[in-house]
Amino acid sequence: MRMLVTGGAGFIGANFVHHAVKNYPAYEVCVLDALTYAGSRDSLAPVAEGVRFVHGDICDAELVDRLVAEADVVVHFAAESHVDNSLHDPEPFIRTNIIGTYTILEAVRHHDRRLHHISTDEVFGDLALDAVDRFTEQTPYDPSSPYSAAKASSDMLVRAWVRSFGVVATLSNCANNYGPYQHVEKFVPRQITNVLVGERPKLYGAGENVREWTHVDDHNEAVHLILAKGRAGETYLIGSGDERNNKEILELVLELMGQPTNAFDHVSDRPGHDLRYSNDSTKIRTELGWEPRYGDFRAGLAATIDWYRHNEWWWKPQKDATEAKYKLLGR
Ligand code: NAD
Ligand code: TDX
Repeated sequence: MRMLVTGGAGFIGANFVHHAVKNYPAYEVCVLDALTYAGSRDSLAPVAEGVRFVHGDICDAELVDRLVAEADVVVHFAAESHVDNSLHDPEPFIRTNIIGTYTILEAVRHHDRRLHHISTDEVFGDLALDAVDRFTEQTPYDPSSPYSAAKASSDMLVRAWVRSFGVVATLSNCANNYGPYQHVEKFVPRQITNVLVGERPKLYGAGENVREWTHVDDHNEAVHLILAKGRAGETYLIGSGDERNNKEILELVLELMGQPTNAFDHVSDRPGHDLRYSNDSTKIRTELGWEPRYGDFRAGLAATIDWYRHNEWWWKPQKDATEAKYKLLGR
């Protein structure tokens, strides 16, 4: 089985490739990645020998067409993924997330290839902090940021290509991921690496916003299950069920790193900041038998902290530039 993985040098994509090489040796993996600021060949170093790497853009129709023709299945992770960046400069989000997905769709249509499209819970907008309801596969889309609007658009394109052209595609919308190889711009690694370099962690607003934290390996195992057993045209919501607010997460990071739990700064809030995300993942659990293996968030977070502690070579080169960007945004 020949698998083309777009965005395979990013956080979730690289972990997906590691997971595939280790657990699914029948896959012959080719990664297509533009190596933006968020992608790194270093993330694929441990599996470099078993994986073909193509440095290129998913908006390059000729390249995408050729690589899709050489694959049996396409797993599409590539995206601009950071909400704060999308508020500063939306253009790359429109280009990569919408035009890029369109380019992939045209290639899988012409070559009649199976596609799995990776999306996010953010397409549904947000839920009230004091509510108990959750997103389901039927929840109407209501994105808040340029990032989530572009992801919502890409999902809509996939659904249209399924219905109008009979493209064989599945979609999944996962909750917030954590784990190794996540860029230091994102919440969890930013705080861990701030502590490691002697900077104070930064909490947006009061820190009451709630996310459903899911280990990246659990997300990727769900994707493998969908590839093996998912029904064409269907959407699957993925999430651990472990909801926590940002202040709790930050206090836990500080505690696990031996710091006083109040050793952080409150900074200005993100404009339009989504309050709460929560996925009802009953469908993938009952239909495909998915269960998260990282049930203990504290243990998963401790392992992630350990990874950043021991892999400074991977994140240190990105740290100063990332913090300089945040400084400009006042966060
Ligand atoms: P990331 O930013 O870490 O990685 C994105 C990768 O895509 C990078 O390697 C980058 O170089 C590549 N890329 C960007 N533009 C490209 C282009 N035009 N052509 C080719 N490659 C390009 O992102 P991530 O956190 O790994 O997210 C991967 C996917 O999962 C995204 O689609 C995102 O929307 C989705 N998702 C992420 C989360 C999360 O918590 N991180 C949760 C749910 C869904
Ligand atoms: O320094 C920070 N301080 C802070 O309080 C940062 C970077 C973030 N935050 C807050 C904002 C969010 O409420 O932490 C929460 C998590 O922030 P991010 O890591 O930026 O993630 P989020 O905006 O929730 O989006 C993530 O999950 C869904 C991914 O980045 C998306 O790609 C994915 O679709």
